[in-house]
Amino acid sequence: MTQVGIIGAGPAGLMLSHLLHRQGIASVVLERRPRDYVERRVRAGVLEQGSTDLLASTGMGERMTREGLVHDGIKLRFAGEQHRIDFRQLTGRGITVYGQQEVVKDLIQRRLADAGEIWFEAEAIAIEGIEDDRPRIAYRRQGEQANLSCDFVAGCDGSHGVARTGLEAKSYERSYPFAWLGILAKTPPASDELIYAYHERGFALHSMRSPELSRLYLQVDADDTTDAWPQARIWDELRLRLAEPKLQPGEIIDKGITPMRCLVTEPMQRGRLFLAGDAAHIVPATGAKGMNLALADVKVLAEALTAWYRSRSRDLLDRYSDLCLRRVWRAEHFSAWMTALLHRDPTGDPFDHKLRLAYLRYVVTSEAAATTLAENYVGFDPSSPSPLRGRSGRG
Ligand code: RFL
Ligand code: PHB
Repeated sequence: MTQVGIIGAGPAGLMLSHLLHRQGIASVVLERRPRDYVERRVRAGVLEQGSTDLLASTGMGERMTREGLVHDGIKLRFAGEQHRIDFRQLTGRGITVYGQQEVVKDLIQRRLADAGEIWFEAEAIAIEGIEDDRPRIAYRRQGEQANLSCDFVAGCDGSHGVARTGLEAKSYERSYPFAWLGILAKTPPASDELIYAYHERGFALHSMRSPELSRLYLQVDADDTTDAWPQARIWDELRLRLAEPKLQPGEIIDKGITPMRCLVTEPMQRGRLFLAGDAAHIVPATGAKGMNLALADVKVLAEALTAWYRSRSRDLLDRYSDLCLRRVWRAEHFSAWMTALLHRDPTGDPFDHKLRLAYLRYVVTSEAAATTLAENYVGFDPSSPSPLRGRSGRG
């Protein structure tokens, strides 16, 4: 028995557990994978200012501040040209490159140091009684089945979890006819900033994890497998598409293919079940929003649960989904926009190619267009007060 039963030890579930603990609220995190697996899983790497602020203001920023790489802009390459989008100049803000697995390691270490309960290799199989006062999570651990009863259930179990199935919600979806092949390689980053490259052969991205580790991505066909991509082919293609002479091949220590898709579940809650992070919404990785949305959701959820435990007021809990979905849809739009801007259409439509180049040139020459990219990339909160409100006279 606990107060909040959390399914999933990704960034959403772990951060929620940490935030609740800081408010004196007990939780149990059920995670179907072993600790080692969760800590090694290579995924996203870009933190918006709002995410770094949340981590730092809740005592989770120490290693991130030391090891994270603060970037003030990105590079865009296409048609043999290179351009820089200067986030700091355009928005006053930047981003921090710090691997999701590092955020996860820091949170696990902290939760365990605070005597937090994370039950690894415990798989949630069903959620019952979400319309009652005491919902239960049925789970399987070491071959035994048991129930965890709680006041609330937080479904933070990612895109393939069970929690979403407990909602009677509408799903909005889009899938793309391409995917991303991502590698982590032991080679120093060839650039001090991320390079987003649009090439006739497809998109490529140069990112990094540390001064010794590079994270690189290639657009591949949706049905490609990693077997079709031996080392030599990956490096050849990266060299061609990124056109970065400093890029040196290195040992590939992780390789995976991630589908590109969009999904929003609406509403993100029912009764005493609340979804957060990838369990509720998926963005194509081009906008680097997935981990940031997960952290933004649980900040709202922790505040709403805290209000309930303080005053038994359900007001914030009832508004949870609405409070999150504005930001989610903004991020969905931005991620779909970046994806359309930078990926080759597999049908190879030459008109589309020309339109894409025209738009890219617009983004790098118009300050308004560059600001659109910059303010969304560093994190745009559609609920925050806008200087434009009032100008139209409509408030
Ligand atoms: P997570 O990180 O997926 O964590 C969910 C956790 O729930 C566990 N789980 C269960 N536990 C108990 N019982 C069950 N029935 C369970 N079902 C699932 C899982 O084992 C897992 O530990 O979700 P969260 O916390 O919402 O965080 C979101 C981010 O992880 C995600 O948005 C991004 O990382 C997206 N993403 C990537 N983004 C990038 O920018 N670059 C990448 O290279 C990148 N790679 C990825 C990704 C997402 C992926 N998936 C699976 C959606 C690669 C993959 C494969
Ligand atoms: C990453 O570093 O993993 C990364 C960076 C930017 C993206 C996606 C992933 O858009």
